[in-house]
Order: sequence, then C-alpha cells, then structure tokens
Amino acid sequence: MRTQVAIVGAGPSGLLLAQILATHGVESVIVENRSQEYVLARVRAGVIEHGAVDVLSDYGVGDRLHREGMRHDGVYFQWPGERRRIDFVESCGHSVWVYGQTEITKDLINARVADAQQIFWSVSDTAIHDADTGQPRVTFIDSDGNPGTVQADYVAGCDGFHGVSRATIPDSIRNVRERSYPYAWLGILADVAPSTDELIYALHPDGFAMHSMRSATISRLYLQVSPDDDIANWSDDRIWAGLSTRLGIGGWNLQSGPTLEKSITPMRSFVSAPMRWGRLFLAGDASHIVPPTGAKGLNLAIADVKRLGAALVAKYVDGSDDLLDRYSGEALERVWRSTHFSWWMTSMLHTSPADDPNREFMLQMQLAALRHVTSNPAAARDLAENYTGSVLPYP
Ligand code: RFL
Ligand code: PHB
Repeated sequence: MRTQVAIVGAGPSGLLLAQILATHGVESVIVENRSQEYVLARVRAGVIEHGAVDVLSDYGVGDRLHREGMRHDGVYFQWPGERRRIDFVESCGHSVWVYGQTEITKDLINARVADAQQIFWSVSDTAIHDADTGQPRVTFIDSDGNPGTVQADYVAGCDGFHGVSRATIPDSIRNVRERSYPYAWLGILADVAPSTDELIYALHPDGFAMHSMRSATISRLYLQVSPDDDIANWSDDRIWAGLSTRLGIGGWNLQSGPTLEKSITPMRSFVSAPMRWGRLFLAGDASHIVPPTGAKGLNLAIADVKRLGAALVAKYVDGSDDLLDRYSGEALERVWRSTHFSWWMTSMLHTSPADDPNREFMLQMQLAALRHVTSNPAAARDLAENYTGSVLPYP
C-alpha cells in the first residue's frame, strides 16, 4: 500500500498528526501494535495547556473538551500546615484545562473513523526501512498474521518511549541525555467527587502527594513511592490513609471512594536528539520523556505534532522544505524548556529517600522554594507561564 505519510503509533501524537494532515488533504496510514480497546482504556495525563486546547479545537476535536472539560485558573501548593494558591490568570493571563488523555484519544479515534481513514490495530513486528533514502517503508504483521507494507514519502515515529522508531536512527547520530529519579508515582482513579476545586501538589515528609480529577464525579490521585515498590503492597486502605495524611490540612477532609484503577509509574527525564533522520521524524514520547510533575508529557506531544503537521503540510502545499528542516531544532527548544520545568517541579516537591544524607537540607530548600513561588509575584508568574505553556509561543 502507498500513502503520503506513514505514522507509527496511535497514541495522541500519531492520531493528532493524522487529523492535522487530513484537514489539509494529506493522506496518512497509522500502524499501532495494541488493540483499539487497549488504547482507549489507558489512563494517563489530565492537564492540557491552553495552547494545546487551541490546537485540538482548530483541528475539530475540541467540542467535547469544551463541553465536558474543566477550565482551571489556578493551582494549590501545600506543605505541612499550609496550603497556598497560585492564580494563573492573575499571574500570566492564561488557564489550563483538565480533560483526560483517554477522552482526547477517544475524540481523535472517532474523528478518524468518521473520515474512514485507515488504522491498522494490533500489528506486530513493526519495522521502518530506508528512512535515509527517498523511499521509506514501514513493514508489519497485521492482526490476521499477514505481512503488510506501507510505502510513504515520510514516516512519523509516534510510537512512544518503547517503540521502534527512535532505535531506527543509528546510534552514531543519536544524542541521548537522561536522568532517573529515586521515586515513582502510584496513581489511582477513584469513583468519588474531587475533594478540591483545583489541583493540589503537596510536599510532605512521607513523600509527595497530588489530588487531580477527571470530572465532577471521578478523582485522580497520586502518591510518591519507591521505584522498586510493587502495587501489590498497596491495599486501597493503605493508599487512602497515605493520601489522607499527606494531603491533610486543618478544616479540610479528603473523601475516599472505590478505586477504579491503580498502577505505579517510574519517573525519568529523557531526550533523544535529533528528532529527524532523513525522512523519519520523531514526535512525542518516542523522542522525549518528562516526569509527570509538571503535566508536560502530553502537551509536548501535541506541540511537536502541531509543528510537524505544519511542516509536512507546507511541503505538500507549497513544496517548501524549510519547516521540515527546522523541525528538530525548533521542537527541541520547547522540549528542553519543559524538561527543565518538570525536573524543577519534581525536585521541589519530592522527598529524598530516608538514607539520603542531604534529606533534611533538601526539605528546607523545598520549603523555601514553595514559600517563594507562592508569595513572590515574579516567581509565581514564572511558574504560571511554564505550567500553562505560555512561556514559549505555540508553533
Ligand atoms: P504514547 O501515548 O505512548 O503512544 C505511542 C503509541 O505507539 C504504540 N506503539 C507502537 N505501534 C506500532 N508499532 C510499535 N512497535 C509500537 N510501539 C508502541 C503504543 O501502543 C501507543 O499506542 O505516546 P505519544 O502519542 O507520544 O503521547 C505521549 C503521552 O501519552 C505521554 O507523554 C503522557 O501520557 C505521559 N504521561 C503523563 N503525562 C502527563 O502530562 N501527565 C500524566 O499524568 C501522565 N501520566 C504518562 C502517564 C505516561 C505513562 N506511560 C507512558 C507509561 C502515565 C503513564 C502510565
Ligand atoms: C493528572 O491529572 O493525571 C495529572 C495532573 C497533573 C500532573 C500530572 C498528572 O502534574
């Protein structure tokens, strides 16, 4: 089969790229190694920058987000005995939206199905060939066990951190910068109304905790745990007790409820550059990972894809290579800004392991940073610009 752009991966990056291209009359085919049901059931990010909301709206997948999503004009930071709010609108004139990645994925799949565009679900053995030539190809085994080939002008590697696209680029060309963290996040989705109107990020000697939400009736909460911890060690009672201690503050109570999903996610910062090799372009988690503390993973993916989509459209419509040539360098500027912000938020809010000799010193540094950022208007503005994504112009 032949198409203009072969897309590997039907996560938010791949699906949104297909939607952007289709809007401008550029054809694409997606190959995805999971089933549609699996992709639709994954629980992940929830905070969408205002610029990312604009991209989704501009490409016809913002209606439900505007109807069912929740606009948040601020956020709470907390440490023992104190909870303070940063007002995004007052600080920088922008907001964020709380709307699950699962819902964005659903909206994008529905748009693709409505346009009868092709997605190969449940493929295996995906491989990218000849990306450094004028005739790249993607091969795979389809869900019936038959071999398939997509010949394309370009290949978009949107297959996340564990995909095959990044590894297609020779090691001699790739530059990897990464760090791991001595903690992970235990996340739960709970069938209970949020106990807060806006997100709470809490520093506590027992470890970080966060209260987020998905709707007026569904809460999303997180606890810092050790990266080698096992979810089997965490009964629902133990999770709610930990959340209640770490998020607790006088006169406020955390409401608990049935747990719908729970999992532990390790944290890392990772950037692989360049984001292009010949006719292969990487976008989203295929090229970079941030710890979730700044809510940047999904937003970076959307920004990459907006930039890549515009570059491919410029090539097909005007015959210009200029944006394609600038893609990697310009995308990486936002990637590094978000990598820094996520690392900084993570460092400010997570408690060092008990055997860290610098633990008590770090706690004082963290308290000093939290007091500063929640009281100094210039510091609050910097946080608000980074959190809402307005710190750099959207592509
Ligand atoms: P995705 O979403 O990982 O999608 C990649 C898609 O590619 C498929 N794939 C392949 N397809 C074909 N052939 C292969 N060989 C393939 N290998 C993989 C995968 O099945 C998948 O469908 O990457 P994308 O589209 O770049 O989107 C990025 C976002 O998903 C990601 O940045 C965020 O979800 C990160 N993230 C979070 N970000 C936040 O901002 N806040 C969060 O709370 C948050 N929680 C999370 C997360 C990521 C998680 N992962 C990846 C483990 C929680 C989890 C569990
Ligand atoms: C979420 O709602 O899942 C969420 C919110 C903010 C973060 C990370 C995750 O920083």
